[in-house]
Amino acid sequence: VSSLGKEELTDVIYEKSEEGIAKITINRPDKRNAFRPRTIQELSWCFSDARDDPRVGVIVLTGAGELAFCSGGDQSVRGKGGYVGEDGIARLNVLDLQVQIRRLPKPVVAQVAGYAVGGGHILHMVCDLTIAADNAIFGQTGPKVGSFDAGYGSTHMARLVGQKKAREMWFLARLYDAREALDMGLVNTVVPLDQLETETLVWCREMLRNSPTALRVLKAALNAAEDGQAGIQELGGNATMLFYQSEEGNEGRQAYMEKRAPDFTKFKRLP
Ligand code: 1HA
Repeated sequence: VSSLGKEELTDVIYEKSEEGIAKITINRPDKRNAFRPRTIQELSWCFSDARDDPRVGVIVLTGAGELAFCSGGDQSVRGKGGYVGEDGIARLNVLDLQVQIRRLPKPVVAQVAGYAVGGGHILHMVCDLTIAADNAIFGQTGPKVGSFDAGYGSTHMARLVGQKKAREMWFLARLYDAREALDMGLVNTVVPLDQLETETLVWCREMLRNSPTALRVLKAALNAAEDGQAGIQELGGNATMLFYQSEEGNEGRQAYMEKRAPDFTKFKRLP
């Protein structure tokens, strides 16, 4: 779907506002916004566009309607080895989307009304912040429907809610209301359903007023603490990005292009 255009989106609604907020809405309300491979491909396309667009500062991920954020993988297209799309190939491509959301150097906010369960629960967990409506319901269903996410779905969850609670959530596969989710540290705030959009905007606008580079490097640092070598690579990439913008960094490039020795003597060594 690399050639996908906005006009071809069927499972997702993609909007961008003047003020710098991109809103990505999973639009399969009849299925409680369950995702099929195409849904994930479309989401990935939207996140990629929002990443590349310099006018976008914050991204909101949500689900259509008030009944669900996302109910996970569409069980009606689950085949052997994954979820089967129009091309007949079984995929677990939501795993790539999780990585994409974490790697995206802008804050991603999950706006959750109704069910965030199964793979849908993991999507909200990998977002940077979660704003929940008071009708939101959270949980993993995997062990009941013959599935599990032994990646971020388990390990990142344990970082959010602690080991005991993570094992409870997965082993018992219970559902939790918004208040319980807040107490567990799964979400940032709970608001009445009719204030969900407004409150999400308030949080987004507050972040938009802050230094984009500060937020970018902080996200990378918080990821790095969990992501091992891949996390260090992400954090390190930010250092390179900043160094390329400096005079010292540019001196090296300039010297190479001018076929002369670089002169780094004028750059102070800070303590
Ligand atoms: O674990 C993974 C992965 C792990 C590793 C790598 C990749 C992974 C990818 C995905 C997943 C998973 O997501 S596994 C977990 C899959 N999800 C579920 O087990 C949730 C199934 N749904 C429900 O438990 C309930 O529908 C609900 C709690 C979300 C809502 O209940 P409610 O309000 O009573 O509505 P309900 O009548 O059940 O659903 C409305 C319609 O939506 C139904 O269709 P209808 O009878 O009207 O034709 C229902 O079948 C459909 N629907 C809801 N969720 C799904 C779904 N259809 C397919 N797949 C769904 N996930």
